Amino acid sequence: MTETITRTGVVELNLLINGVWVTGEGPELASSSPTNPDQVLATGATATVDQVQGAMAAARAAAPGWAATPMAERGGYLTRAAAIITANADAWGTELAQEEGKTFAEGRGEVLRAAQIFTYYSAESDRLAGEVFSSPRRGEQILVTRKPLGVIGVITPFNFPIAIPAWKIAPALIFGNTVIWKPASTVPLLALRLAQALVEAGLPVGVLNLIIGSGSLGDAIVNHPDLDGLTFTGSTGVGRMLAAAAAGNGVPIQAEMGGKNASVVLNDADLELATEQVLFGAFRSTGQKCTATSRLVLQEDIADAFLARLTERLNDWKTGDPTDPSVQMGPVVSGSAAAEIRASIEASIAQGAQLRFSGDVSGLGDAFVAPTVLEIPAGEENISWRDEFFGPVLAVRRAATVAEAFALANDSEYGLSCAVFTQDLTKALAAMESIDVGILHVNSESAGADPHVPFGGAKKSGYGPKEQGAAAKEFFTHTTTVYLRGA
Ligand code: UN1
Repeated sequence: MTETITRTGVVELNLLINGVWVTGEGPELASSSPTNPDQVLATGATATVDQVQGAMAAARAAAPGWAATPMAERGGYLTRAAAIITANADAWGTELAQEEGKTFAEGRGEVLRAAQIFTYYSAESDRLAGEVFSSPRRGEQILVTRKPLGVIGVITPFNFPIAIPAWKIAPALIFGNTVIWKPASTVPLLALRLAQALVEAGLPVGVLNLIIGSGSLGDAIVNHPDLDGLTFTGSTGVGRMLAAAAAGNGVPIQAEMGGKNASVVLNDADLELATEQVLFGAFRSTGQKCTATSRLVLQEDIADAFLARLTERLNDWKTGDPTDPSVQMGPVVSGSAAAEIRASIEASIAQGAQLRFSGDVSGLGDAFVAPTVLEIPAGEENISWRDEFFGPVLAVRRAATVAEAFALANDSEYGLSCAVFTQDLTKALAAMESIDVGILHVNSESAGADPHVPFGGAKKSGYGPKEQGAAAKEFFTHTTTVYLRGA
């Protein structure tokens, strides 16, 4: 069994450049807990643009050797990393809860999910490596083979500080690319942990480089002439800027951005199941998932009964320190994020939303936001229906018919995920036909992802190829069509 990498006191943050842990040469960064901002978890200096250049040079230099390494051997590093991540699930799950704010159970689950993702991709050499087509010419076959893109930039958000990096870095590596990774500056400790796991797994020098710092380092990555591909998850604004820059430089990009996901509860639904799944979808991880349920469409005849059940469950939904096992919801990522969400709730009410539920967060810190349910009167526009707040806020509308309910689910520029609750197969099939999303759940919450199936959105939620499963191969490789004829 692998030694665990654990924390004693405040962790020193370093960058990983060309296989060496180095001190940043930029401004200092302290990662503190949103639950208690006086609790500093990790400190260190951030990277400079010069250090980004060094990391890019290292990734470039390592690329040919890594691409030439057999995929099964590359998989061996991923298998070892998965074992290290698994061995540290409790320790890193605690750090994740402290640094990001989701509960320990969710944090530990996320660490184990990262390990599962590494394990899934470690077996890629056992899967299809290409295709063979027949040729219209005698004596010839046409092969479609795959090659890595080269150097991949990985830019990741705060909300899944280890699982999202895992589902970008693991496929990038297994398909033979080298990586320069910039995590969100709010969660550097978990980034350090994942990089440590890969170093301890013996990953060759320069194959993974970790750069910690502000968003301006992302600009340096996307505009670097050696970049061959960029994968991003985060806000719509930043994603679009990166996509524009990448397009300008001729670099392929995969960007996973906003969501305003609806749960639709039809009048034949199992209300107990639907209530629990909507509760989890909207309020787990304090609503900070791009797949979170932030809109709820209720068929008119069950609307009051459903809201009564949801309120009853919310009355028992305990908000507090996410490392306390009795707590179901922690803070959002920072006091400033919380202030913005609270201002958005007020703006929604000022526009006419009716407050159906607001939880008790008295005595908790600045980063805590009350779980909130707002009902939007029929026909009225409202900011909480339209904008992604990225917090524990649910906007509700009523629909008279199934068709109206599905139309309301589609009433968003985003199309990441949707959950439909019904026991009627015909209505479930109609939902599959008419709801325009990348991920549709029937009778389960709107959040969640599995490593072997495509993940990503329709409409304005995503840009470029989807992630995970076979979809990852589409992004992290390009094809060579080989016309193979004997001489
Ligand atoms: C999940 O629903 O479990 O940023 C994963 C996000 C998504 C990941 C969601 N990319 O929230």
